[in-house]
Amino acid sequence: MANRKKPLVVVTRKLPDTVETRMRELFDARLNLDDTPMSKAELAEAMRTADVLVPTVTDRIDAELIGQAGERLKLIANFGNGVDNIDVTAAAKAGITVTNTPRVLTEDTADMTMALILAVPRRLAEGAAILTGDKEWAGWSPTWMLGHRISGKRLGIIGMGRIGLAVARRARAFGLQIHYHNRRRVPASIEEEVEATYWESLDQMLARMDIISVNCPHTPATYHLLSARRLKLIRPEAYVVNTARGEVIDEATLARLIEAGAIAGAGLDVFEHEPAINPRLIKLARLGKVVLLPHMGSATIESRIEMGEKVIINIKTFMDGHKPPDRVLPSML
Ligand code: 8YV
Repeated sequence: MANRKKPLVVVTRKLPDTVETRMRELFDARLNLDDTPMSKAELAEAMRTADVLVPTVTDRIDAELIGQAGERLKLIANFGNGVDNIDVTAAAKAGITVTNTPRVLTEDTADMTMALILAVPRRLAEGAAILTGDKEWAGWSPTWMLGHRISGKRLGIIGMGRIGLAVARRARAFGLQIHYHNRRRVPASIEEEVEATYWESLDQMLARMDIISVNCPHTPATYHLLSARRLKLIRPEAYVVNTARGEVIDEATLARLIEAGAIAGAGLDVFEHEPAINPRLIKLARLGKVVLLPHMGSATIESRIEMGEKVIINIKTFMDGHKPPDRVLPSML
C-alpha cells in the first residue's frame, strides 16, 4: 500500500550511492545504474509517466519535451545549480515547478576557479606534462618555464553571486585586486570585505583586467556576454577563466584571439558545445596557452552528495504540499 503512494521519480543519471539509496527509501525512484545519458525519446517517455524528473546538465528539457509531459509531472528537480538545461518559462506555463541545488557547490566551484586562475599564468599543466612526457627533464634553469605572478594583479569577476564572492575571498588571500561587474551592485559591506571595485560597464572593466573570471549563470541575457567585440577589448597580457557555462563566451573567437596573441591564455572548465571541445582549444592546450578541464567545478563527493540531498528535500517538501526551498522562477533568471 505504501508503495502506491510513493511518487514516481525518474533520475536521468547515476548519482552517489547514498543519494540513490535514500531516494529508493522515500520514492518509487527509477535509477540509471549504468549512467548512459537518456535519449530525447527516453526523456519524453519518462516525462509522460513520472511525477518528478531529476535531470542534470546533460539533459536538455526544452519546451517541446515539456509540452509532451504527462498530467502527473509536477516537478523537475534539477541535480545542479544552473538551470539553463531546462526551459523554466515553458515549465512554469505548464504548471511544472522547477528546483535546483544552490549553495552546496559554491566553495568547490570557487576552489576550481582559483586553481585555474593559478594554473594558466603559472603554467601548471605544461610543467606537469614535462615530467610525464617523452623527453627526460634536463633540470632546473633560471630562465626556464617562467610564468607570471598572480599577486598584485587585477581580477575582474563577471557575476558577483555566491560563487563570484567565494572566488573573490580566495583571490584576496592570493593578493589579487578584486573588480567586478554584476547586474546589480552588491551591498557595501561585501564590497568592503573583499575590497572590490564595481564596474557598471563590463566593456570598461574588461579593458583593464589582468585576469577575467566568468561566474555568472547562462541565461538568454548572458549568452555570448563575452562576444567577439568584447573579447577584443581584453588586454593581450590578460587571461580568461570560465567555470560557469561555455555559452557565456564566444568560444571560437576566444580561441582565435589566443592563437593570434591578442589574449594571453585561458583556463576553461566549461565549453560552448559540451562535451565537444573546439579543436583549436585542444591545440592551444598542447601549446600550454590554455588549461582545459572536463566540467569538474563541483566534482567532489561532498558536493554531489549534498546536491542529492537538496534534490531529495525539494521533492519531499513539494510532495508534502509545501513550497520547495530551491524553487526557480522565470523572474529569477
Ligand atoms: C554540475 C554545474 O555538475 O550545478 C551546476 O550548475 O555546473 C555543475 O557543477 C552540473 O550542473 C550537474 O547537473
